[in-house]
Amino acid sequence: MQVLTEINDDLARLTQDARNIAVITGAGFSAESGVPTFREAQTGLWERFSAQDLATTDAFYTAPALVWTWYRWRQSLIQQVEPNPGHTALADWQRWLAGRGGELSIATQNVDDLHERAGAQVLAHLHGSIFEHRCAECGVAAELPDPDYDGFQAPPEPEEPPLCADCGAHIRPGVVWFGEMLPMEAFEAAAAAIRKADLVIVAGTSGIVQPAASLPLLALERGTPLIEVNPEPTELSDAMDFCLRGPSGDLLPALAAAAGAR
Ligand code: BV8
Ligand code: ZN
Repeated sequence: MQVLTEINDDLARLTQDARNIAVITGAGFSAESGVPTFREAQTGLWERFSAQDLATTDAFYTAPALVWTWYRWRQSLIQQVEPNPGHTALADWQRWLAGRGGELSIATQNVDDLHERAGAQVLAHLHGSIFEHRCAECGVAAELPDPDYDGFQAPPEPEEPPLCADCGAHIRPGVVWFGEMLPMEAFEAAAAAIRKADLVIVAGTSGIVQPAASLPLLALERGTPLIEVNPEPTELSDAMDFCLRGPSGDLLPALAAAAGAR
């Protein structure tokens, strides 16, 4: 495994030859846009809780207003930030490969829409989307107006979740909470993309959250080249052929350029 801070000839050749690339992204990919990762301490109403504690069914049932307001605040934040150069590089690379009969697929653990806002197609939102809503009991989908928080300020008081028009239960965000099954269709699509890939890139994830963190191992067992893009070592670093140590906002544009996509 080569640990690099910039693209070398081996890595450039690998990206130039790749025609079917599967990319897995995590919270670190949106960090440079200003979206907090799951490792960072919470602030405001939620400073006493870890993100992992709040993103659970139990938390929503015991403190629905606190959890609901946390998601509305994150929605508001995501709507006020922009995709970063890592997002746009992936979108360009995806378009460039598609124009040459190749493919670049994106499976993300992120519940934000920054890949799409950068113009990319996302194959799988493994942990759902923060802008989708459904009834926590009967599951019926719900359309809600965007939150109107001023700036990044969290509201002073928690707000109760709206109620389902059909059964009167609470509306919840369309994300996958800890202890909940992933959408199998998304997970299987991501697994299939990795199985047929000739290069796999794992960017901005600590490789801790399962089962998403097991997906890159499907490439390992096939001998498919694996690249990690992350300023820090992760649970997955030992499985990698190349560990690119640095921010994805710098290194993805460099990788796409090395491939000739820019
Ligand atoms: C389930 C949606 C089971 C909500 C999220 C096996 C072993 C141990 C535990 C488990 C296991 N199997 C299941 C579990 C339990 C659990 C789990 O994995 N726990 C962990 C913590 C040990 N998994 C689950 O609960 C999953 N469900 O297993 O169901 C089941 C089975 C049968 C029947 C019923 C149920 C569900 C997991 C999904 C939870 N939902 N999100 C929301 O967002 O609010 S996970 C959430 O946290 C994110 O989506 C993301 O996936 C995860 C955070 O991880 P990362 O994305 O990796 O980010 P992180 O913050 O950790 O790190 C940031 C990284 O970026 C760092 O490495 C940093 O260095 C790097 N970075 C920083 N800046 C940059 C950068 N990289 C590049 N550029 C930069 N600029
Ligand atoms: Zn309902």
